[in-house]
Amino acid sequence: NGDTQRRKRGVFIVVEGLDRAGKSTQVERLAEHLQAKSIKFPERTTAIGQMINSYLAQTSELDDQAIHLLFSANRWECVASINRTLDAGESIVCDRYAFSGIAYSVAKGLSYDWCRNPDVGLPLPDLTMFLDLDAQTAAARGGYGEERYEKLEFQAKVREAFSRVSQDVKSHGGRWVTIDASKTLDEVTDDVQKAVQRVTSSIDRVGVKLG
Ligand code: DGP
Ligand code: NA
Ligand code: NA
Repeated sequence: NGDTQRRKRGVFIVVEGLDRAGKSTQVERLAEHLQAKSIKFPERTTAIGQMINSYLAQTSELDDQAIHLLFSANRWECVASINRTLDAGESIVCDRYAFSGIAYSVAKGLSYDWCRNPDVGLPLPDLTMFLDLDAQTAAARGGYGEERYEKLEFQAKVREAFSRVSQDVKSHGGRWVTIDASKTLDEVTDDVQKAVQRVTSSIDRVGVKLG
């Protein structure tokens, strides 16, 4: 019957953090470990994504509010695909999500509630892991590129904003785990996998939304 045919919904895992926290590597490793699909935001290949890309590359200027809404729209345009994947029973590991959206814009001085509104209704991750690294250590890793936001003072503000986001997510029943990203790559990978194991054994995958 329909019940036995229906496959279990995939797990939706988000990895967040400052620039240079090591997200990309951990996302790839975790996706491989879980045999999940890896995706990332911003998704720079769409029309909206290309506008975001040129803003980040500093070849275009946009009002803070306008770029905030474009980042959110870039997530919304991918929701159908995310839900299709999860509904088909495949898990997703996602490099950045709405929490970056809030943290980076709040760090610029926009109001917290204004920043959070456009993402209300997006699929709520089953688990968000924040790879926590102080901005000095991140900067010392080298490789801040030429992109907008890749500056020490700004990143310190982003980290503060993420701490508010984490309180907010937890107070709304979201699962948020902070991982110490100052450890070695392999130690972080281990901590990430342990967090996933702990949480996914108790997950009820019903497609809850960000509220
Ligand atoms: P990445 O490709 O992960 O290095 O991300 C590109 C940059 O864009 C990075 O500095 C973080 C920032 N970013 C990611 N998502 C958002 C968002 O939704 N809003 C804003 N303002 N910035 C974001
Ligand atoms: Na970056
Ligand atoms: Na990255």
